[in-house]
Amino acid sequence: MKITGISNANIALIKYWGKRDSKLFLPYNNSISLTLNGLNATTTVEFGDYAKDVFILDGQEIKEGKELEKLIRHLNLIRKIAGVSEKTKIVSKNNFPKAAGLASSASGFAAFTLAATKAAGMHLDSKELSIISRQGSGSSARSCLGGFVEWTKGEKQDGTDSYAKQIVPIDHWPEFRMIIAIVSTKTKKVSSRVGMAQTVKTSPMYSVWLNTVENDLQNMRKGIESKDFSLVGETAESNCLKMHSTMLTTHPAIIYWMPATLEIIHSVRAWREEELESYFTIDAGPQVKVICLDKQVPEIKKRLQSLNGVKKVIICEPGQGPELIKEHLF
Ligand code: 2P0
Repeated sequence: MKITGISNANIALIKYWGKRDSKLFLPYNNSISLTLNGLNATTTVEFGDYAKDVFILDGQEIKEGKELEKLIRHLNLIRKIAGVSEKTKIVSKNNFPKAAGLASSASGFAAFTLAATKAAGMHLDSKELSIISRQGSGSSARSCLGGFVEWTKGEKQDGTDSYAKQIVPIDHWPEFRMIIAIVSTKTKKVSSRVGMAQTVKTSPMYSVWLNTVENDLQNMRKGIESKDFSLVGETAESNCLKMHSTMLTTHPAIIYWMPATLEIIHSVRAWREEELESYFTIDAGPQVKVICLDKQVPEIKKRLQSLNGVKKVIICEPGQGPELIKEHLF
């Protein structure tokens, strides 16, 4: 039977950067994110009489390489858990550029995990779904739920207590916005997976990151629960800069920013001084996500579009968790 799942991307406000177990995708610290509407992956899965597993992503068959290895590994995990052995056809599409620091693996693996587990006959709740999805790509655990989500690092070695849960109901803060400013659509040189492993191994700042993240998490939870926009924005911005300082101090250094990234950073800080309250967060790529409330969107959008190097601006609201849909991709 064909099953199709759709999942939104998420952007972290408190970042995940470093694994305590790279086989089970167990992080060193909890992270907090917002699931975003508008940036999504749709995936159709069918188990059946195929001669081999077929993966088609954005219209192109993936025949070799690291991406194929990641997908096969995840499919094998799902086959093992579900006790099925048939080959599959998997067709997936993203509605935004892949591998440019826009969380394509989060939405992609969440949609894949939902569709594949259903197609294999499993009926999972969001906790179980996030535990399986996490093992395809860590950040995808957070896309298994809508709105503001926390992924707990867990303590157990087997990873059964490392999953995502909603912090507040999805309609808690409908005015919250993230404006994504795309400055480059090139595939990044250092993947998140490689970058975070290198950081854990070589950055002298990594211990500072771990020693201070608990305080950031507490402030972020408090800010979200009480809808304290300044606290959420300040905490997210400072946590992002701290993560980037661990990247910059790895050996060799990882610098994801481009000139336009810095231009937006300086602009957002200047706008704040003139009461246009907004903050930025940046992931493993050059794009900048500007955090603001809905009333500020028209002005911030206009200003971002006028900056050099900003190619596209996408306005995102809090989004739902993944769901099944009837429109299949093949
Ligand atoms: C995050 N990022 O919290 C952080 C911030 C990038 C910077 O999660 O190896 O693609 O598949 O678990 O999930 C990117 O990491 O890495 C990421 P894997 P993933 O959103």
